[in-house]
This record gives sequence, structure tokens and C-alpha cells, in this order.
Amino acid sequence: MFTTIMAVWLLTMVIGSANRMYAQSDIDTARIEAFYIHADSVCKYPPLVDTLRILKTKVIEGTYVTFIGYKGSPQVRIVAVTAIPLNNLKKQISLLPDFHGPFPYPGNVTSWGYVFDRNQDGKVDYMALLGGAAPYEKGDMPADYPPRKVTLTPDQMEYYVNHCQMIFNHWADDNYDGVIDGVIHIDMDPVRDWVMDQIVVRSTKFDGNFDEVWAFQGSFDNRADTVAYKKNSVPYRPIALPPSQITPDVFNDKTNVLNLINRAARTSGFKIGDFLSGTEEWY
Ligand SMILES: [Ca+2]
Ligand SMILES: [Ca+2]
Repeated sequence: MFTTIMAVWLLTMVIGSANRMYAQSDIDTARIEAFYIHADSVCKYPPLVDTLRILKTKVIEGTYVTFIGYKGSPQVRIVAVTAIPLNNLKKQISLLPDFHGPFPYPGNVTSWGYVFDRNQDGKVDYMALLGGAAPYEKGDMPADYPPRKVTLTPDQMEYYVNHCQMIFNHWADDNYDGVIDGVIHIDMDPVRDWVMDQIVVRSTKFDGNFDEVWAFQGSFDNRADTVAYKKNSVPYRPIALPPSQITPDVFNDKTNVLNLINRAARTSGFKIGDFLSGTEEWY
């Protein structure tokens, strides 16, 4: 346990010092790709689940919106949107994958995410929403790693378990008008239950049209050559479901989630400063 805490702490220090190399004006946090690097590290290196606490729950039209923080801090870090009330975070929410046998399990309640208010206007404008638990391909997969349904050797099983993470899809409102205009979304490998790529889809003119679509594997440096997509319809493979499409309707659904969270935040009395900008630990 102590080793894990030290490893996470050391990593946080490394990330912190790397980020301090930049002046504040050099980081355009209002771009999903720039902010993703920070949000991704929050998703990957969470605190222990024991440190979570419920700050407020608001019921809106039968849906429970639960604002969750870390013990010792008044700010909201996580929001859950559920049909049932949350009353035992330790049992209901997992911040890291549990393993049921060899399979990663994302926890009992999965409709939650890390939230940020990048421009500090009191409204959430970036959500990293949990999508499941699975291993991520990072460009180092051995050539003989088998497709799904083939029994793994002990070495392959160790490789699989070591690559398992919680899956998050990152949704952003980059012009702060309350409408989602960008996503960084997972795309599963067609032949195995691994995340193969992450697809960036943006409406950079904020008019609802997708005008920037590209994909990467593991890090932005490892960019895919092309992403086949049609006008405002980007195909992707979800976890454990048939192939699907990212469309303006999918963006609208997430805008509705954003608006629900912000409505619940407003009626709960949350103010400017109650959500993190995400840059607090950068300088
Ligand atoms: Ca905001
Ligand atoms: Ca927007």
C-alpha cells in the first residue's frame, strides 16, 4: 500500500514539475486536447476510494445528481448521475478496476465522471465520464498476442492485467456556452477486448459540425494515419456492444448531461471556485 502511495505521489511530482515548465499563458486549457493531458492523469492516478465524500445530492426529475469531493477539501471532483441514491461510496464507486477473476470490473455504479470548470465561471465545462474497464493498447503489443476467445498464456495474462485501466470518454465545452463541442472517445480493437485507439472529434467553429477528426494510440505522439468518417458521423467500436457512431445526437445527449449537472449545481448553491479549474496543481 505504502509503495503504491509513494509511486503515485512520485508520479504526481514528476507530472507537476513537467507542467511547471510552461508559463500559464502557454497552456490553452480551453482546447480539449491540451486539457486532456491533465484530466487523463487525474483519471489514471486517483486517490483511495476511502477519501471520497458526498458534498451534496440533488434530485432533478427523479434523477439523483451527487457531488463528490475528497476528504479535507471543499471542492467537487466527481459527479454521479444515477437512478438510485448513493449512500455507500466505498461499495458503489470504484476509482480503479476491480478484478472479477481475470476480468476488470468498473464498479457497481458507472454513471459518474471527473468534472472541471476550466474558466471558473461556476459551471462545469469538461467531463471525463467513466465508460468501463479494459486494457489499453499502447503500441507495444507483442506480435503473437492472440485475438479474443483464445486462452492466454500466463505471460500474456500478466501483460493483459498490467494494461487494464478504467475507461473514460472526455467531453468538453471549449467555448463555454453550455454546449458540448469536443470529445476524446475510446475505440475498441475489432479482434480483442482492448481499447485500440482514442478518437478526437471536434466542432472547432462551435456550429455543431465535426471539422476535426483524428485518432491516436496511447499518446498524442502515436497518431493514426487516417480515421474513416462521414460528415458528422464517426464510426467507433464501444466496449461490449456492436459498432456505433459518434453523431451530433450523441453530442446533444452529453450536452443534456452537462446541463443537468450545472442545473443541479446551481440549485445546490455551488458557486465559482467550488469546481476545480484543473490547473490548481500545475504551478
Ligand atoms: Ca465553466
Ligand atoms: Ca460549446
